[in-house]
Amino acid sequence: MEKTFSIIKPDAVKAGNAGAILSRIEKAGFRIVGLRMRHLTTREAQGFYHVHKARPFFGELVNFMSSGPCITMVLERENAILGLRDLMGATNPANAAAGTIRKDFAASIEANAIHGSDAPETAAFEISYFFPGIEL
Ligand code: IDP
Ligand code: MG
Repeated sequence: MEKTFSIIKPDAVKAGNAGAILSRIEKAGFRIVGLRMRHLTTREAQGFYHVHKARPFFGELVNFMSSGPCITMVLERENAILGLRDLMGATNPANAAAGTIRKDFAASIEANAIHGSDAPETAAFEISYFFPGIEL
């Protein structure tokens, strides 16, 4: 079993797609280990995305991620990290495969509905950043 970290981003919560996205996650065999709705502060969003701080879109990304409530989650499954990335689809919904969450719910490369950890090291950081009480 492996754990990963995910966020249903503010665009998807605002559009009323959180339940549909969560349903896809559960149907794909993930167990919800932790879940909390939060409205991120600028500082929390900056810390979470610190690996992107040199990218030109960092400021806008932080503004977007703190623009409204989001749903933070720890998910468990076999091959959870890569499995969730497959379910999410490509970062840019224009490139996302049919049937993926981003293809069906994302509006743009920035407002792309869902986050998922991309590797074991990032999953460990991201889980402990938002759910320090959950064992890795
Ligand atoms: P990922 O979410 O698929 O792992 P990353 O490259 O890690 O994609 O980028 C983190 C987030 O930053 C993306 O999910 C998206 O919200 C935003 N982002 C990525 N590339 C761009 C861009 O070129 N313009 C605006 N926002 C972007
Ligand atoms: Mg990423």
